[in-house]
Amino acid sequence: MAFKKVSVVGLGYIGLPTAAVIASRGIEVIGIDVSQKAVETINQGKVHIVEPDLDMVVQAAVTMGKLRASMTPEPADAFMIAVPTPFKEGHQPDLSYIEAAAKAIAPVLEKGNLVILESTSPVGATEKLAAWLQEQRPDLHFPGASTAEPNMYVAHCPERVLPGRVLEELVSNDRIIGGMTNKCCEKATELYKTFVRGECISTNARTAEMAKLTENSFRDVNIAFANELSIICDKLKINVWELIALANRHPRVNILSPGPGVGGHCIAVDPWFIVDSAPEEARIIRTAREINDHKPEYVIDKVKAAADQFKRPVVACLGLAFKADIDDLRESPALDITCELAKANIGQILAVEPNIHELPAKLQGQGVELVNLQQALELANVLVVLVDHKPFKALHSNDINTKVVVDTRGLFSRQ
Ligand code: SAJ
Repeated sequence: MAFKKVSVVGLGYIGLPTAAVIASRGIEVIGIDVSQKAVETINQGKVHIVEPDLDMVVQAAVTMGKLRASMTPEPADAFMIAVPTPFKEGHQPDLSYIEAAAKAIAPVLEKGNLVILESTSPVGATEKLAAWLQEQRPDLHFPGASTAEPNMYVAHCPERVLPGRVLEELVSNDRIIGGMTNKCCEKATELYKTFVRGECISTNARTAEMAKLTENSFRDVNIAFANELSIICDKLKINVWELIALANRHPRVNILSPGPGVGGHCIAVDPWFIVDSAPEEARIIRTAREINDHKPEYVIDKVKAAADQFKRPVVACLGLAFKADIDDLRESPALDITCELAKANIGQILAVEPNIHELPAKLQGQGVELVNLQQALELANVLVVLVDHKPFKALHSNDINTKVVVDTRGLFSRQ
């Protein structure tokens, strides 16, 4: 059965691009969000998030009348839930957004509908979703939640797109289709095949949930290995960037890069879902999180030691975003470090962040000044490289030879 109308629930970094891409394939898409501002922005053909080319695709889809946003769910052939799954105190997964989405769409579900959970979730979340829907709609039969033959379809299909390349990767990446039953896999595959050029690989819901967490935990463990190496090399007076470049010349070694900590709402969050499911067994995964979460403190201590060399320290923090060449400051170690340095009163703190025009709330009123790179080079005696933004890579060693530099990204120390 072709999908005539698809509802995307949650119009954020994943939901909106997904809705726009499906609409661009000529399928009617109704996007649902709890934010009135987001709904109004999208219905004007504009976007409320930064992602290359997304504004163009959304504008075209809205103009063609294929994409519409609303705060009220409507009947559709398929529902794709892409709402946040943060963690609560003690790194406990917070499924409240998924539960709220389930309760919001339940009244408009019809027999034969497909419900897909895209949000990155702990193992077992899709089963919980089916149970919540079953509770709301005893007249329908959801797989794994009703003793009767299912007449609804439920699957978990995690996304793995790279922020900054979402529209390209939404289409080109392989997609894992985690159906509650084989029929659920078939239905979900039919939907994804309308826009996915990569392979759609079927599995069960639990394995699909774990695959997404595994991908990001693999990266987190490898970043932790690089961060631990950077601290060991400091102690042993070895240039960690030279060390990693040499080791990576081995045909089967690929060590990632040390940094000031791990930011973003994925790599720093997802591994905790595995730790929560298997606290005794997930030892490397937990330790990697602890190593990466400790790195900012290590950097702050190094900056304090650098500032102590001056009567009037002027410390320029280069970069506030969570990774290079984006404007996303969410969960950013660079922002946290800058904030802690300001609170520590070690001297005047300057911040250089080419992708923003005003200080984030967290830094306002902290005595931090947002300056451009040229001003920082003129005014500062301590430079802290926190993000490897392209403009910083253009700096030459003679720009900094009169400064004390804490280089967490190897901008100046790579061979
Ligand atoms: N980082 C390092 N050293 C490295 C690589 C990254 O310190 O060698 C840091 C970055 O500075 C950043 C954090 O880790 O603070 C995360 O960076 P990232 O490059 O992993 O980017 P994300 O979080 O935007 O994207 C990841 C991707 N996952 C994988 O590469 C396995 C992306 O494919 C996922 O879709 C995304 O998480 C997600 O949404 O889950």
